[in-house]
Amino acid sequence: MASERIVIDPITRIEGHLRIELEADNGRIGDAWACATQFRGIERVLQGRDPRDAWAFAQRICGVCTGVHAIASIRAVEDATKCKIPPCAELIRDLVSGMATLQDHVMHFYHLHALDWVDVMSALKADPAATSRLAASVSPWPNNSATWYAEVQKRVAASAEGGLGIFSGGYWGHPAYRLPPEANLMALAHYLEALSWQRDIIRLHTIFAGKNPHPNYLVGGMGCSINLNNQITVNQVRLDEMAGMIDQAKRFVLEVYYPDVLAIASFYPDYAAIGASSPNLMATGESAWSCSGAPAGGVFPAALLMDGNYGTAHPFESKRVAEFVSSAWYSQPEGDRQGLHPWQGRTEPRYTGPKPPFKQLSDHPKYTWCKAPRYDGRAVQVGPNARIMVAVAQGHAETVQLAKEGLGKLHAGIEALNSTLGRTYCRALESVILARRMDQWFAQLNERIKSGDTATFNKERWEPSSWPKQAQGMGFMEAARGTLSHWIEIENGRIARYQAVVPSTWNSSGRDPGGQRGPYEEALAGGGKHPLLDAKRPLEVLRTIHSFDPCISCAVHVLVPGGGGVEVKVR
Ligand code: NFE
Ligand code: MG
Repeated sequence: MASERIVIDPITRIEGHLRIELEADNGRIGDAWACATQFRGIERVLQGRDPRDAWAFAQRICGVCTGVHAIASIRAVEDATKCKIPPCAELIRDLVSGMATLQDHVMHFYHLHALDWVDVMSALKADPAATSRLAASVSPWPNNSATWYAEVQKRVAASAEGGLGIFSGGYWGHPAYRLPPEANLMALAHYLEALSWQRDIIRLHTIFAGKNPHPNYLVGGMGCSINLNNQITVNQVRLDEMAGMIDQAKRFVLEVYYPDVLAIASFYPDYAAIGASSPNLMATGESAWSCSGAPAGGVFPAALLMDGNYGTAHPFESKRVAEFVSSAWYSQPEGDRQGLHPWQGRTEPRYTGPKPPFKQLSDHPKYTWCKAPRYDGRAVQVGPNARIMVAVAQGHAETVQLAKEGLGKLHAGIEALNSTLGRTYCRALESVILARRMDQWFAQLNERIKSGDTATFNKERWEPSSWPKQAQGMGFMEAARGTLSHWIEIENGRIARYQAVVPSTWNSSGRDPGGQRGPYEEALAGGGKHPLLDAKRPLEVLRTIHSFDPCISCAVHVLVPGGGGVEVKVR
């Protein structure tokens, strides 16, 4: 294939607007640009408001990683106002975010990513009895009869006759699909099962936090009250129901999701060496997964791996974070080369790109709505693979053992976790750890309740009169897609400045003033070896970009109907 420019827009199935522009030559990608084509501006909406209300606005940044922005927000406010929350509230927050992450990871794999590896049309040719035998050989999951697989084929075939519905538009039959028909059918059946599973397990949110998506939070604790005998609060009946949901969540992760990922990965071992991205990886902890200092116990402290040295963890220092706008449609009086720490950060949208219709955005220095966060000037990868690699580097025994087992099956070393397959595998691996952690947190909560400790709210810092006149706070959270941080400045009881630095902002960022690519771009263009067989059906690119689980709503945090010049008016 001669050198050509390729545009994939949109590249995600849901979760905002991401456009990938590429240069490709002879079946290989030469260069790549990630363009976030949506501006949301929630940071500006928050200015001037009561900090105790911020979480409710902030979590509307996204409904996929539901709740995570609320947690980061209340943590930032609690940090600024020096508010400590009761242990039961911390455990409930961990359980709510833990369940959201499990739901998010499973849905990402089956509903947003698996069909990059699984050919739906091939599944229709599978032998249901052979599929049943295959399923029994990889997992004790009971739903594996030949009758069930024949039923799945019938349902999907009916959908195919009607134009395929949710399965339309795939690159079915592409030579890069490698699973035998039976493995395709097994995964497809689990795709359908995961739909009802995720609906059932997330009801835990409705009990602890009133609703889902966008559960309710509270600065100083959680809004639910615990009374074992009361009918309308968190009582014994509800706790028993939630124990069932946690068990259901764990079984699907251990018996379906994790074995499926390992089984599928075994057909695509070369993807452990494709899609390597920035060799700097960061996990900041203080979260459901690694809540250093929280009652559930820390898993590992916040740290970074630098320059491809995956054996040494460097402590995280918040002062080293800065966001750049040299490739993004924002203006700042300091000039485009200047990175701003989030406590000095600004969000001043100024679209300078071409008017539609246009062929490409990346022929201009500014080509995205996504700012470019950097740590100590370096592009940094965040997400499940960063968390796993940082935990392994710090010798976290459970993670080390699981990673060793999984990498052994894939015949790969730790460096393989920085790859397309590595990112997808680490999401499943951390789900196993998280499912176990849910059991522990739930047991700890029950113990506390039994001992009579049922407090869920600390009102000492509720009144603004108890706050300093001027205060800054930061709230961290390991969201499903990686490290999330919210940064707040409070003046006279109101929000003076608010910045969110989000996992997909780290990963989908464009070039910085030094010309460093962001992690999506680097994963495609880094070594100049990323395959692309057919420019008209860029399946391999989907694999690598989807392995990050992009969320552009999160990353950019106003659409102009009909296109034309973009005029963003903010009060
Ligand atoms: Ni909308 Fe979100 C956040 C991102 S993380 S998905 O924060 O990126 O899971
Ligand atoms: Mg931001």
